[in-house]
Amino acid sequence: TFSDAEKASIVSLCGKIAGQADVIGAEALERLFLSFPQTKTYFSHFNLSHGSPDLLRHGGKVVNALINAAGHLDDLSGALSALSDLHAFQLRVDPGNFRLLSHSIQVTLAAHFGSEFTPVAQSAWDKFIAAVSEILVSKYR
Ligand code: ZNH
Repeated sequence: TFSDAEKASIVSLCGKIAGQADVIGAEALERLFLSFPQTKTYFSHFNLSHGSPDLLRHGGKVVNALINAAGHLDDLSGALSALSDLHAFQLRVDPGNFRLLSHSIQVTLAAHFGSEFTPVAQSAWDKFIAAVSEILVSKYR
């Protein structure tokens, strides 16, 4: 569960990234692939070059999924149920990769929002993405 301060921090930053979900998401993916090249194996069908339409489209999907989840902080499992099925039964992404993506997203937010992305905001986002990730890997077997 999230405190009121954590909720406010997550929702407020979502408002600021909503109009640039694709750019923020693409940058997070680019950072993920550069820092942790093994994660590229899931995206062998993508053009992974800087600014590619594949990166922008997929980055936008991931960030918009987070924005949508932020609107359901009291029922993340319900909001993410279909996406959880997809990751568990079709994509089968190794659970360890979620921490790497979380890291890349947080670095991207820090780079874009500077001092606005305060330690308190970061810890709220860390907790939020960890909660989302836990749900996305919860149906693995
Ligand atoms: Zn994932 C897909 C989200 C993580 C890999 N994803 C996806 C989508 C979304 C997401 C929204 C789309 C779906 C549809 O279309 O329906 N993810 C997400 C999130 C997260 C994630 C939110 C966290 C936080 N993923 C992940 C990771 C990985 C992945 C970590 C690895 C590395 N995904 C993936 C893939 C896919 C997806 C591979 C598919 C893509 C294509 O298009 O093909």
